[in-house]
Amino acid sequence: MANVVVVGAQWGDEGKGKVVDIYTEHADDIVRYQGGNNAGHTLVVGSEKVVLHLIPSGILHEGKRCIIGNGVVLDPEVFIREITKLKESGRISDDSCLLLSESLHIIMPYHKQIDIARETQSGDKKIGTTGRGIGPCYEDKIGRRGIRLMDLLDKDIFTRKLREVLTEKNVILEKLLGEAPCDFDAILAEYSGYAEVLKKYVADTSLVLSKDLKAGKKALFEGAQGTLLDVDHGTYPYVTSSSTCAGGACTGSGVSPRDIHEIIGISKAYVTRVGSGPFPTELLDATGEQLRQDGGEFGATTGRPRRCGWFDAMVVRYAVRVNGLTGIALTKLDVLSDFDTVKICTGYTCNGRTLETLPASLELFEQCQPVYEELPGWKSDITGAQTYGDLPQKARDYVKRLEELAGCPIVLVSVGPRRDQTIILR
Ligand code: 2SA
Ligand code: GDP
Ligand code: MG
Repeated sequence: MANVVVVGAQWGDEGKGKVVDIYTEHADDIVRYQGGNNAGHTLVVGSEKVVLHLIPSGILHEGKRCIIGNGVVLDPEVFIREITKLKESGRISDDSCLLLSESLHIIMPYHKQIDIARETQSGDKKIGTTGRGIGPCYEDKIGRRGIRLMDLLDKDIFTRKLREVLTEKNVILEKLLGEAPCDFDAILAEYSGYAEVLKKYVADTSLVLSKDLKAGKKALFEGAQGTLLDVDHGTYPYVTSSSTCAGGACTGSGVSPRDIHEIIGISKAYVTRVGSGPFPTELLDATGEQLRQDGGEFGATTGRPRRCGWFDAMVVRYAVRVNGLTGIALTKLDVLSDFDTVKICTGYTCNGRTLETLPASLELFEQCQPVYEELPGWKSDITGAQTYGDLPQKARDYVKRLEELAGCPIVLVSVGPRRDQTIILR
């Protein structure tokens, strides 16, 4: 097995956590490279469910190194809570297997406050963020006024940077958003405490990875959110603020594109989206509600109900192209088992024209009409299927058609949340 990037091929929540957990068996280093605790990656081990927000989904396997790369934005409080919980529940015995990039950016209290205040004040224009301060933290990173983990570890540097940045943030909070200002001393004390806990995890993770790869170890890069939420390639402005696509694995970890060998896109057998923005195959009817209930489609971080719709081949074809997918892992096929017929969107029309690909313009995207084809449902329980041959013919026909339309081989089919509900095809 080569160095593999796992990315969401839709709008997130495709089941990346489950697939990363499975692929971890063949990897030595598991790397998160973008996003932060907006992510919710669910793993089901035996009868227990574990939701990870920051720590890579490889953590439950012993002897693996988990890395949070420079492209991630880290909320120290959430990180410490997550690692403490994993240790308390006996899921990890020691945390020496976990490394944090010294260059990653820190989510500060004002980032969360600004995120929530902006959302609350934007009415029907709101993005539907997770309210975790992700966007405002990346804004500071790109604006070159962010606080990095290495800054937090040096009291003098942290004090200076916090003072500089807080002056501006408090103007934004008070004057523009009508919010309470942040208290310098309180943040200094709180975050200095976090620095004490975090320092043992800190490393030059790009260098660590480079040495590991040179020594023949294998890396697995765990994307968060999905292709259509990418800040460059997604449904802008209804996106998250990071590079969720495969290219982000390199910039977000300090590994060369030459070291990436496989790129696996995770796609549900239907589509979900949480937050605002265009979604041509969305079902606002009883069928959408059935998908939500049967698929348990509620946010793994916020608990928000996810919007649901039919599989959209335009979206997945786009993900194949912009990520250069070498394979697709198709998840949640079991959720479609009760439908008499299942629909697939094969293309879009917009103002009477058939589109070649997704429109970059939000206005055009919102006008796209899906073109559907309808296949018969298989109407039987497939959650016990262990091989491709165990799937009913109609389910196999559906998978085959998705593969044709996506233009990329389906390498894994998932028929339930557990590890043993997985059919590896190649
Ligand atoms: P943000 O908070 O700035 O990243 O929000 C911007 C948009 O990105 C979407 N987003 C997500 N979409 C799907 N899943 C995500 N993680 C959670 C989950 C979501 C939850 O696993 O279920 O619990 O609500 C995630 N994180 C960010 C977000 O909805 C906005 O559209
Ligand atoms: P991620 O963000 O891509 O890791 O996905 P989430 O964890 O947010 O959401 C995926 C949900 O689907 C989780 O509750 C998983 O346990 C669940 N899941 C994953 N694969 C399957 C599957 O094949 N069938 C079913 N029924 N559930 C699945
Ligand atoms: Mg999720």
